[in-house]
Amino acid sequence: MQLHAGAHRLDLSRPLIMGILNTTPDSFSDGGACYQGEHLSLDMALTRARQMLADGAGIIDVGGESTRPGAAPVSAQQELDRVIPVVERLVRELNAIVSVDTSSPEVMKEAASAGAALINDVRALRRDGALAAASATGLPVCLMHMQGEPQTMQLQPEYDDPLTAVREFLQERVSACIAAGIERTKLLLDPGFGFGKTMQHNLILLRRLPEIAALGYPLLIGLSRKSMLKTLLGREVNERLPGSLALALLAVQQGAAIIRVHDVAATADVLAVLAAANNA
Ligand code: 7PJ
Repeated sequence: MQLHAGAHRLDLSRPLIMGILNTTPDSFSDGGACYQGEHLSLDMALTRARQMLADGAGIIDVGGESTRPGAAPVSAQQELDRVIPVVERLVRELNAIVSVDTSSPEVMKEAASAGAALINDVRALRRDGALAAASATGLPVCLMHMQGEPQTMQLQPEYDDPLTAVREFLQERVSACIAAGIERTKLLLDPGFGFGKTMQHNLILLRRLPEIAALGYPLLIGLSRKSMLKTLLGREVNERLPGSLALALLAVQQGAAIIRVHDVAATADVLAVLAAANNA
């Protein structure tokens, strides 16, 4: 199975690793020494991306809006300033397959012009103008489920049945995309782990992932370092690698086509072990 992504073809017959590249100013902080000016942070972003590609990432996901629980919104201009120079250099200098993690129509258009291959929208193209903008790029789109908005989504998430809610939401967004002229073969789906969900909701969605895969679209899954590992294990963010690897393995076994992770090298080892065991 192949996904046409800009100038690239993504082979989805084996699980692909999407490496996370945040361009929010706090992403390159190192203890007390934080944001060190735009040029230095651009070089650091490139260095990190180069390492992730060497470690086995098939896609680099560039984001300029923090969607962590409680994060403040950013303007489209701020996002453009952070994201576009990184996309340009990743494409030009590393020939990387770049995905852009954005809900902003302006960022989608500019990133596509700069050579991005995929749009990853945690709001599933619900912002004004996003459906039309994404459609105009001709790029594949990942539609993610989120209950509420990042500022408040973790305050008291509630569902009658999380699986039904996620499936119905994703089906409605698929219909909206098709009505906007986006081809079915360009869509990926994501249940949005941690986006307006308790740990229990996340675990149910993980166990029942095959029922989301049954909608017939490739699944993109993000579980890396997420706060369910705080709830489940009591681990702080820098102690969540083992839990993240277990979740990545489970997600792939449950049908994920792409897994979005911070720790590419370690995840690649896990997938290599899985592939060897499956092929034995
Ligand atoms: C996800 C994402 C995810 C997709 C983020 C974080 C928060 N995009 N962007 N799926 N998470 N498609 O990495 O903890 O789960 S930002």
